[in-house]
Amino acid sequence: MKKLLVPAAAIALAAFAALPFLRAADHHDKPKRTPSPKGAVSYIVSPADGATVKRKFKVIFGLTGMGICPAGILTADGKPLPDTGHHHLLVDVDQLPPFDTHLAPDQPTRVMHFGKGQTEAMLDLAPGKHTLQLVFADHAHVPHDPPVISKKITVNVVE
Ligand SMILES: [Cu+2]
Repeated sequence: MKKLLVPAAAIALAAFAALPFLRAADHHDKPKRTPSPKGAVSYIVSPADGATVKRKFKVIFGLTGMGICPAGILTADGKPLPDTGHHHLLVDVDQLPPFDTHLAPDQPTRVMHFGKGQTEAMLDLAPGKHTLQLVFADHAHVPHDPPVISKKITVNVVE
């Protein structure tokens, strides 16, 4: 009987050689974006742009032309419900996240997901100026195409 002997060095080399391909595959594996209907609008109902608020304050999310659906919900045939998604609130985010992939979890980019379908949130921010902006995204946390994003507002937080 012939024994199959492969030197450990050869295995290590093969693994090393395969690595860049695995990485490349990961990198190009962009999720499919869900189309948004024409005229869909996301906006912050409250507070108003430039408002002065207490440390703990409520943010109310507005949406026109689309519906709210909790994250991860698909129809029986595995498709997302059309024209739906959930809100994400960006707090003090200067540069919008990339729209062709899943929105990052809460930290460090300060993207808050409202995957249960919430339409408002209580915030507790340090005194000073802060910016708030909404990004709507599909069942898999990927922004729609074209993206449905609100105007960025500024609030002045006081003690
Ligand atoms: Cu999300």
